[in-house]
Amino acid sequence: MKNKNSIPTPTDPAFGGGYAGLKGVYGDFDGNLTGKMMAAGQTLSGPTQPFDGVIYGDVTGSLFGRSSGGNDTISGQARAIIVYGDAGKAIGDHARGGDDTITVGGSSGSIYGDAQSMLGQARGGNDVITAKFGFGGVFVYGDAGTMTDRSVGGDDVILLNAERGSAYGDAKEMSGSAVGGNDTITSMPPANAQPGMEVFLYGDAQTMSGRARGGNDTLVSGAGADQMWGDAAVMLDAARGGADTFVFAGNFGSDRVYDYRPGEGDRLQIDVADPSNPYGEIHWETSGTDVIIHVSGPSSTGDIVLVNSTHAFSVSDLLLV
Ligand SMILES: [Ca+2]
Ligand SMILES: [Ca+2]
Ligand SMILES: [Ca+2]
Ligand SMILES: [Ca+2]
Repeated sequence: MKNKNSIPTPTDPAFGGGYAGLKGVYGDFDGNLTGKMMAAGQTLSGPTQPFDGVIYGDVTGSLFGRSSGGNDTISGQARAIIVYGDAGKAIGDHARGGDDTITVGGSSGSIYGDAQSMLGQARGGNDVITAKFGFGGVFVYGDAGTMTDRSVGGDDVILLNAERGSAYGDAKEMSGSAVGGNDTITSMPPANAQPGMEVFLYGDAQTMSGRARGGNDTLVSGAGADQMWGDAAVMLDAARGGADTFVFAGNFGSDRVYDYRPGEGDRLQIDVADPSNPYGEIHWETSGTDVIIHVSGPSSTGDIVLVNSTHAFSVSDLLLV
């Protein structure tokens, strides 16, 4: 397989819609890989402001058969940017995505650690994604837009450094028997963030259906108002979540946790000055169907709302560090 960096013009409107003047950069091939083809790892830089752009770590098309993506290092700072760590379309059959390091920013963007979709017995790579975006917003998918069949997500590390954005540890939609990886998502709003920022953190997906399984994820709150789901906002059919940890430290703002389920192993980790006697630093109350946890101490300050929590909250729900 030739390694080349050239400038195709993607024609599939599914990947370019709304991005005028789209230019693309790919690491390995303008098309698909099949059989046992292996993409290489490259260092790829995308377009710069004020242009729009799309970067494919390996191929503009799909990975099929037993092909595999390379471990790429991708950077870019464009007005509107789309990044696929491995494939612009699908990863299917027994193919797998590489372990990519993606560091991009701009006004708005969509970043996929592996591909647009994963199906068959595809496996996502373990990607490290840093997204620095302004108020235009960014969507970060640790693995893919959609995961179905028996696809398995990688263990991704996502740093969301944005005023508006959504980060999904695995995909926007997981169906079939898709399995989420064990992802770490950290919200770190820019120091100059305006009031009204909207950050949504999903350990696995926005919607899980069929027999999809969520991973054991770690969601780290930032200074703003974070909306957090350890698994998914919508759980349908026989979908099940994992054991997720929600982490709060410093001045973490006013956050909402929508799917706190201690029966699945979910925990709240709060940084306190005196873990042996936290009662001076942590108080909680019930308000309607919510539990509100107030944290006020030398180590951490903020409020956590456990939305629609029927659980009888106690200090045993807390991992005090
Ligand atoms: Ca590559
Ligand atoms: Ca990848
Ligand atoms: Ca993942
Ligand atoms: Ca999860």
